[in-house]
Amino acid sequence: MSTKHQTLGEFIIENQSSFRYTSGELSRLLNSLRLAAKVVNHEVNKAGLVDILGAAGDVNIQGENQQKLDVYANEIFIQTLTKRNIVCGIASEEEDDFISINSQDEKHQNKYVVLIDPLDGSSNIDVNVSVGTIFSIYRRVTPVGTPVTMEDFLQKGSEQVAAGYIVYGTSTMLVYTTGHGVNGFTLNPAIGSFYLSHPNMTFPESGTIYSVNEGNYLDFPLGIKKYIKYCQEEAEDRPYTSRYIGSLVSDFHRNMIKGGIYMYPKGSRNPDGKLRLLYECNPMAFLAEQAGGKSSDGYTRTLDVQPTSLHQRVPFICGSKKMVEKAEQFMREFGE
Ligand code: P6P
Repeated sequence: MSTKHQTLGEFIIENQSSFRYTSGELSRLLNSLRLAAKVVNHEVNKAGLVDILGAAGDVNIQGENQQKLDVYANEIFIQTLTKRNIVCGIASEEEDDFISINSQDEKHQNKYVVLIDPLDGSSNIDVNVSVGTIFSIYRRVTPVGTPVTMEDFLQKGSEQVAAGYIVYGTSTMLVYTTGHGVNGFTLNPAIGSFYLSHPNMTFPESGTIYSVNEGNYLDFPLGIKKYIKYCQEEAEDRPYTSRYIGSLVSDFHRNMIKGGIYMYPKGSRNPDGKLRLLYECNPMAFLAEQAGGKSSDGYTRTLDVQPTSLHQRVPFICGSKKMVEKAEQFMREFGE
């Protein structure tokens, strides 16, 4: 990556004036996420070498074995955001409840809360498949200077001020939006800087890739089954290609670049779907819409869902606009 490309830090400063609240706090927040991403990336990239794999022995609120890297990533992001006194609250997939950060310093009455999946797809770590961090940022709704409440976290996705992900893949990228399009930055590990490599990322309006765990096919709603058969039949530009990595960030990232649709429908084993609304679906839906794509549960726009609990799950269909619209058409016609 030549250094003629703009760095993430330069990009944040240059675009600060476009943030709705130009206090510089959001810039500092994004810069702290950038730092934490580099630290986590270093550990993820050497996971195979150091005895950091394997379950940490704990089980998180999702009932999943916590891999040591899950725990590590969670600690890094929380420490970085807390130590630098940048946010007033944090919610994480790895934490049962939200964390309230009350600044003792009068002038640092922070306005933002962050919701994060510190290492999504972590079951892929010990098989060397890419994983990711997902973050979602809101402005608090309760009075600045008071302890945050659950109300600050249970905001609709349409209220997000920023969202993004880090994908720890063949190269490490940070992709984010502040509501003014989507931009992707690639880490040059030799110098530890992220460079603008994918300006103005946009979902192709249609595509020929569908991403779903077809092992759950018999469990899907009839509308989803009909859509999958539509993807597979010989007609027009079909059959489509099935690509499913089992890592949301990686599947989403590929589909955004090439065109495609990702689905995690509900089923008897996952009556509300598997993915969490607040720190998986909402940030990815914000990115998708900012890139010209679409996201829903098959009926309701993801960003319009009123959250009722921190770790709630929703069915998730997200990607190229015309592909999502087609899946929604089958859901309306055939439903559950
Ligand atoms: P399944 C990872 O656990 C995750 O949350 C997403 O990253 C991924 O797309 C999905 O779950 C995989 O779930 O049930 O297909 O293994």
